Amino acid sequence: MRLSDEQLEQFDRDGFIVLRDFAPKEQCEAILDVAKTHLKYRIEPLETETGYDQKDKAYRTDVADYRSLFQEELAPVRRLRQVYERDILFKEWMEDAKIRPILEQILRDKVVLTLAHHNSIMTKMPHVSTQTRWHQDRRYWRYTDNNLVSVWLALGEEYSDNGVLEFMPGSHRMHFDADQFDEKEYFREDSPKNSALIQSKVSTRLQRGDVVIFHSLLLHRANKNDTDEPKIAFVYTVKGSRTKAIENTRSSAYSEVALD
Ligand SMILES: O=C(O)CCC(=O)C(=O)O
Repeated sequence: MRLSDEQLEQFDRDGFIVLRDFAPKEQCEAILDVAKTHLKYRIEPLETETGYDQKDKAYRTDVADYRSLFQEELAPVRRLRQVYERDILFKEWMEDAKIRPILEQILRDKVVLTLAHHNSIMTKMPHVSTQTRWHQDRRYWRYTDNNLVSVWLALGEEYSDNGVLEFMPGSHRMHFDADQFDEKEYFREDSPKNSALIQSKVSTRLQRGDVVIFHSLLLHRANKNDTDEPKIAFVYTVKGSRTKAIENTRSSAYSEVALD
């Protein structure tokens, strides 16, 4: 499958694209079953809600192994990390041949899985989950350039009340001043400089099997889950083969998988 010229232009302009009904429902259900088991038994490595926002910039950039800590034992799980190695169903989705030509078009390069980042099942547990503030994923990633995108697979319905992703279209091509971000590199919501852009935000309801591909510099956020059901999604990151991880950072601490 390939993007039309119009779809590719849309990705280049907006920094994201939604591919409706892309993954078969049965595949999503099978992935979801495994994910629920790993979540139930809290199979490491995990990121918890308390662990998530308390790490500083240096920690997130440099520390390769951040298994959840003992004292976080009872905290709600935010994501299952390192899913590529966890189960063949996860691996197969990350190596899916149908999406590869699309990723090649977007990256204008051969596609490489980066197991260091967003190699995860992302959850929003009912009521206990937290919002994710405006950020660019690239802030903690260390590569020679920005040619990386994430592939988000909705495993169930996603909408505003349960924390669907919201984007600022075109923000991946914008230049920002340092003072537009806070000390954790979140895009400041209290800055008058940012308010017009924040008002330009968009989001779209997702159904099981929908895929969203978004650029590593695109500003995005998500609400907490205010419904009574968990929201569970799969997200992984790919880069172009010419884009290299900087040595001695978390980005170079895990292997990569070339998808030729
Ligand atoms: O689902 C969410 O809260 C957003 C996840 C996200 O933006 C991220 O992990 O980078």
